Amino acid sequence: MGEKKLGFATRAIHDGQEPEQVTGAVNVPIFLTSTYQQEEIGKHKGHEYARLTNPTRDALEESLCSLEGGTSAHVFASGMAAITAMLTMMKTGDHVVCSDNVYGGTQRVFDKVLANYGLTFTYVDTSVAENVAAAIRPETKLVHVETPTNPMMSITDIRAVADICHAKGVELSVDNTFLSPYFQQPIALGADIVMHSTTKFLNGHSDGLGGVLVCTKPEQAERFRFVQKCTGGILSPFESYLLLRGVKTLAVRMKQHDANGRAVAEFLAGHKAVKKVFYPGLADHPQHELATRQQSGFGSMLSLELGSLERANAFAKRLRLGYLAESLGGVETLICHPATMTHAAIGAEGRARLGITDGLMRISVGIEDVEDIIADLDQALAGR
Ligand code: P1T
Repeated sequence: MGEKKLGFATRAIHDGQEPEQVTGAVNVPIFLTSTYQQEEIGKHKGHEYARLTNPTRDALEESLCSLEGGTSAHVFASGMAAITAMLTMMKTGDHVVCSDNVYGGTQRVFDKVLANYGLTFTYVDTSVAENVAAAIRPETKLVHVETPTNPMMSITDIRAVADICHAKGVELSVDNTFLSPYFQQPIALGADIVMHSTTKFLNGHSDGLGGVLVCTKPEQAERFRFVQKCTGGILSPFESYLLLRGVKTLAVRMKQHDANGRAVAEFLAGHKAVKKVFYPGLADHPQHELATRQQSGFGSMLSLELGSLERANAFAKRLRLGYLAESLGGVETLICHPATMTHAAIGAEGRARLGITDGLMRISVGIEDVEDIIADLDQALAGR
């Protein structure tokens, strides 16, 4: 095709996904094989063993790399496996600065697993870029930012933090799970690594776990390929296929998620039973202006404060269309109680510091007809 870079939706359907050479199959097949025949000792067709490479996984990695604008992508069995793989870049004594509000599992693996290997972690509110500058020490190797954060929807200025990191010789990784590359391009804003739980919007259908690291430098690619080979926490061919299939419709899904997210946020903001709505698309969000500038959409993640555990549970029990469930980013509306689900691991004190109350609910607005979603929320709130 021509010189001009193809559009996002086109790349989501085509990049890495040429018709298969032997049969012309338009869809990338699932290569269910653990090994590959070699013609003679030391001579093979580019594949030796499936922990190292698999054609379905290779196609997916090329696709995700293209969508994030990186130089390579490396997929893992879950978002947590990807984060853990990223941290294998560290050595005992190294220090990591992390957003204080991240997915609870991220803080759990840092503090309860990786800290045992002599890594140290400092958590700061990265929505104030100066906090990052103040937390960086001579032994800091990585700043890890989640934006928007899970579940408080706080936004970090990626470019400002990238400039701070690079002035001090530190790498910046951005967890882009909540917006997907359709609405946010961290590498274009200066990030060195983008990570995702692909379980969410990239997959989009709540039918497979996965995680990805997208790189910008050859030495990162070499490192992560080596980690895939050495530790083996790779994504299976079947889940690679599911993810490739999901990514093909990312653009159309995200447009609808965004439209529905905005409508639901407006509805909730005007509802008397809702004390507060956390959604960067609302004008009263503290980083609304930054979100408007840095993102090309607001997405469909939002949180709402209902005032108490009893009110939150009454709301949850009345839901008919939305599912009370962990996770997010599927076509169906998913509603979660962060205090007992995603952020149970950080303890009551950790939650209190971040404002994750027992009355807080998080909604991943799906792409059902928005009137039906709003009617369900309205009837569930009517009991309040
Ligand atoms: O669940 P897994 O694929 O391992 O991904 C972990 C993860 C990483 N980063 C972010 C921003 C996440 O939201 C998650 C997983 N989150 C949920 C399961 C949840 O309900 O928030």
